[in-house]
Amino acid sequence: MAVAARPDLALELERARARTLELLAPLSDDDLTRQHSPLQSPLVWDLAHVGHFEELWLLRRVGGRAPLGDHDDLYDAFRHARSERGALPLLGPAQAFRYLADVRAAVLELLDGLELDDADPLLAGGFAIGLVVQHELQHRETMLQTLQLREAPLSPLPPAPAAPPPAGELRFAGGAAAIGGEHPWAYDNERPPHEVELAPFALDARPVTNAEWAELVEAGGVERPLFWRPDGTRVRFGHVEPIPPDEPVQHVSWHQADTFARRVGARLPTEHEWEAAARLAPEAFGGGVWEWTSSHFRGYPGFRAFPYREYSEVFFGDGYRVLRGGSWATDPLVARTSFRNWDLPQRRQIFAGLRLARDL
Ligand code: AVJ
Ligand code: FE
Repeated sequence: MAVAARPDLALELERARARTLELLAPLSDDDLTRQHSPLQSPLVWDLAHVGHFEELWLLRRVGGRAPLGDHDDLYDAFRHARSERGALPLLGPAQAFRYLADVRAAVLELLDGLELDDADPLLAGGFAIGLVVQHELQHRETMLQTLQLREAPLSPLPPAPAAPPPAGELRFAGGAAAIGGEHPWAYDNERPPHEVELAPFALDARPVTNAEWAELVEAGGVERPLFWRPDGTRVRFGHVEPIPPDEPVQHVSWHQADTFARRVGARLPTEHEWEAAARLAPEAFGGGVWEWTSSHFRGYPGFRAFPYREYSEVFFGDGYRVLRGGSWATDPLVARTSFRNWDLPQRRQIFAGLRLARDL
């Protein structure tokens, strides 16, 4: 069946682009080009990589067009380590913005005549367009991490995590729980939807706050988050400010989150527990921080890589831990209940905290 949803899809592409451009607009060429941290790419790499991804999936794979330039080596995330990208002959800021605009103009023209054939898995439900939209929104959050690691004060100052819901406990009797994504743009790692059996458990109604973390720091039980200073202030996007006690804690590693949970007699939830709770009590989740879970990043039963192995499958195994939810920097399209994020257990630059679980 052919679906003509082109205006909505063009709108989603344009919405993501507006968010990217708005974020980068205040930055100088030097800020865009510099390698601010070995953990992150130069911003101008993320920018051109976003354009290259769109060229690859929409113009070349869907549209059958020839390459627009010679960018396949520079902007393939697997060819060069993040720490080395600053030394590559990258497109400069003006060239990169131009490249994104050129790709986008060609994409909008292509979309105009495109039949979204549901028999083609790449086009069903506009999947390829959703892939490109989500990819850009995800890189926007990655660029915000880079900006948090950058030293100079950023203006305008991005928002802090939203205030969490009141303290409390969500209790689950256990039994079968539905897991996985039904959204037409769900990634391969969210599929296939399936059921799991859960033992009875409790999950806090809100993530651990700065005040709760600070109390355990005082008692010597856990380290300070990255960007906290010994005098009770923190650095946020280059601005020194008092640490707000009631905000969800962020910039803690999986190891630190796991230690915190154990020290207070709790544990991290599994990603299944997290998803079951978020489906049953959605009002207790969202807008704050990514939440570390105890789960390793693995494929669901019946997993099939789609449309490329390098999005998810190459990261499966014991190396990475799953984060759930989404942060203040995550677009609502990405922050769906079934969405799975992952990172190395020592990483702290991501906007991640934790929520406590207990056996019942
Ligand atoms: C899902 C955030 C771990 O940044 O490595 C961006 C998202 N994949 N481009 C990452 C992603 C390809 C991915 N994370
Ligand atoms: Fe990417």
